[in-house]
Amino acid sequence: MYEPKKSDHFTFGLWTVGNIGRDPFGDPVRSPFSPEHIVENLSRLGAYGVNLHDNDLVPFDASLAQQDRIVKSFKSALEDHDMKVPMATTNLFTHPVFKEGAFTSNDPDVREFALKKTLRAIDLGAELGAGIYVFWGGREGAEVDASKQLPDGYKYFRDALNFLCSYVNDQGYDMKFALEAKPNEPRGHLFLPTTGAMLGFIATLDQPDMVGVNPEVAHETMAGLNFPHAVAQAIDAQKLFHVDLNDQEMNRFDQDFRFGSVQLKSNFFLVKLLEDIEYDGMRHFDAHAYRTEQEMGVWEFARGCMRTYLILREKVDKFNDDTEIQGMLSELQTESVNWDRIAAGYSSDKATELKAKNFDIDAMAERDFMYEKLDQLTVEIILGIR
Ligand code: GLT
Ligand code: MN
Ligand code: MN
Repeated sequence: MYEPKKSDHFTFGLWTVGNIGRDPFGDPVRSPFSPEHIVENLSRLGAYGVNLHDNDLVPFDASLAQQDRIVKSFKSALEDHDMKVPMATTNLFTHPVFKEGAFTSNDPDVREFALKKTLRAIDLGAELGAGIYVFWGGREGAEVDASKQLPDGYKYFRDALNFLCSYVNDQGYDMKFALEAKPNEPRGHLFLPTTGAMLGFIATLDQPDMVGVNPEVAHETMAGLNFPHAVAQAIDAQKLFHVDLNDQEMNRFDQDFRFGSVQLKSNFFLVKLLEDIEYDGMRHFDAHAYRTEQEMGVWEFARGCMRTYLILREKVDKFNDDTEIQGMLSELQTESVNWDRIAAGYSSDKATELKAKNFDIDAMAERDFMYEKLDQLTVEIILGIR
């Protein structure tokens, strides 16, 4: 029942299960897996596909001939194991050339190089069939605010995205962009630190319809924010193009833990949001196994992400089918013809009427919303006793 199926649309990055457990204080603890090994094992576990950065597959300094060989072998592994590549992205953060930023670097040559690298990586993504292209600006930020006219950072980023949107159209690729926010790490401060900030920025682009967001559980949580609320805003703006599922303790470094390992209640409401709107994108896990694990632990980790999602999905069904809870909700979320009239739009008559209207404010203020009971029932659903 909790066995993942292709139709669940679970994906992992090559960099996630492929994480070798290096951290700022310690050397790698696992040997690297080949992309083909990852494809085979994720498929066996029931995943739908794998996502990648250009350099997860093709080394930074590979020749075009080497790239062709690598891509050919990868594609045949995808075919053999019925795996897709729904999302691709560019690594604009590992190489020292990006230490001061990529699209937002003060150095125009670096900005051009970042664009060149992304044009090629978009071609690679298109060749592999990716319909979503993610932008996570790992080095787009600053430690020293004296270093930049800060608004220039936003302008440079916009210039790059406008150029790239036009490139995608010019090539006729069926591809949309998804911007991923993070408040800090590896830079002291990253530009566009939250999903809400990204949504504001998208409205300033030349082709805003091509661009949405890729919110990540860990990143909003690092900033002390409520992740389901960030996703809800993206859904409201019709901008939820992709989602990075993982888990995270509040206000810590980017932990990228197994989905469902920390904030079960928030994860429940996240799954509920995605399932209630019948979100048709990928459920992508951007997480990695603890540094204590060897290969067995890596596949346990991957299985655990998917399994917990499916368990929470079942809890969501229980919540939605619970007659007591649904009875309370229909009492709480009352329809009102008066409100519908207001929501239908302004008129001066409506404003005049409203200014003259009398309300039973005491009765309104005395209302009991029953949220203690509602929340307890929710907790009991999650704990599995309802
Ligand atoms: C990196 C980062 C992730 C991004 C990936 C895409 S790479 O692991 O921490 O959150 O989604 O660039
Ligand atoms: Mn992360
Ligand atoms: Mn991510």
